[in-house]
Amino acid sequence: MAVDLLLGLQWGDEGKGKIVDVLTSKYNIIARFQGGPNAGHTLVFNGKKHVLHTIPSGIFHDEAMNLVGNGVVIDPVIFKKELDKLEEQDVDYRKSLLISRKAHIILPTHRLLDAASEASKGKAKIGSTLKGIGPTYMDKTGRNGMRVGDLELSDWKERYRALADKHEAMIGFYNVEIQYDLAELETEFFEAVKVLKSLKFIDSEEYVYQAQKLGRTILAEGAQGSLLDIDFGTYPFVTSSNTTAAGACTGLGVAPNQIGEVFGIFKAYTTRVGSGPFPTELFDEDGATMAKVGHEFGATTGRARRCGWLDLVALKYACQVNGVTQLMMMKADVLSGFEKLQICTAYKYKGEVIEHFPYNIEPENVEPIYTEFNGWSEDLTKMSNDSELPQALNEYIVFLEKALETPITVVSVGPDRKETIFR
Ligand code: 2SA
Ligand code: MG
Repeated sequence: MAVDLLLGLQWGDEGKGKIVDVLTSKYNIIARFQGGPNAGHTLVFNGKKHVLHTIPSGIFHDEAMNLVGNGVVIDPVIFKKELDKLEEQDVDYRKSLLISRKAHIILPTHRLLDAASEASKGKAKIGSTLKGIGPTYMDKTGRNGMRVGDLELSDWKERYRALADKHEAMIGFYNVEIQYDLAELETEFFEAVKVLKSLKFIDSEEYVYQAQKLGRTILAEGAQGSLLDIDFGTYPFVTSSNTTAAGACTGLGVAPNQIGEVFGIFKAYTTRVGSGPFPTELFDEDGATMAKVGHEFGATTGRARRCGWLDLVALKYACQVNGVTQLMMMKADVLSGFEKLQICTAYKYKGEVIEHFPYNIEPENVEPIYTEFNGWSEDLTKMSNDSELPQALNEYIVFLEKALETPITVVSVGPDRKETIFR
């Protein structure tokens, strides 16, 4: 049985959490393959909002098994907090949560290194969520990291100490002021590790292989978005993992020829948190309206998200890199009430009109070229069928499907599970 993928096609926050939640009833296993607590997947059902960071979004479905894959980085402290929240909601996660032994662990000092690195960059900072993501992946690729499986070794505390001591020395090299009480952070960390160790650690690539052989359905849930990919994103303003389809192969141990559907999630407009270029960003009333109506604040850090028109050049690029087979358009309801809408269909790049995503999209090189569309004013949130959608929205959708040569099979018209239109 092939593994299906669900990925964000923009700079994250496309609404992946909601779609996984809608899709989970169709899958036996939901797996995270990259990123860590920098992610914030928001799910809304029964009138309540739930935010997950590291735990796969299938955790609220009784039948689904949830796997945290080898490509994920885990902060035991944040993981424990997520578990506490689940407990409050009577979610029995013990029988439905598995963790790869090969996943790497975020130490308290990784978070401090993240803070020191950002502080040292001043204005050029990445706008990291400060969850220690970059330093943890650096230790992984630098072959110094600590893995979940290491926690089963008798000398794991000594290994921890050696790595944390090295980190402390490294923090000194940054030569910036950061305040911390490591002893306090470590007490919290060791408490959380105890909880983590009470969960089920597995050799996850074997588990995934056997599950496939048994015909069990698997959905790999991406975090962040394609334009934050370490290779294909707007480097250096990216995250430290492969957020694109290839990341599911390395982050779960799935062979490339075992990938099935690739669901690409995008917002009907664009948002970005953190620093970095954003050609269609709006600094006017329209941008402010998107932010307000769309409640565009980070689910992890609460930061205000930058907003702008849909960027088709970037979206096409993301579809190509990921091999998207089905598109899902989120937050169409947020665009209700705009008289006119714009879609960026090309870039003026160093004076030349181009339709591909270039090496560098810094504002001095790129100017968006827009195609205008009529808006609609109907409230979409009450609609449940494709045929009810306003004519202007239909035109917007059909235009995108043609340009992207990929069907849009889902249009989300509100945050709730139920506010989803299948086409
Ligand atoms: P990091 O923390 O080192 O991975 O940050 C590097 C860049 O990646 C961006 N990034 C994100 N962008 C959107 N959403 C993310 N998750 C949270 C959410 C964000 C939040 O889902 O709402 O709550 O602020 C996420 N995680 C990382 C980040 O902004 C940097 O540009
Ligand atoms: Mg998010």
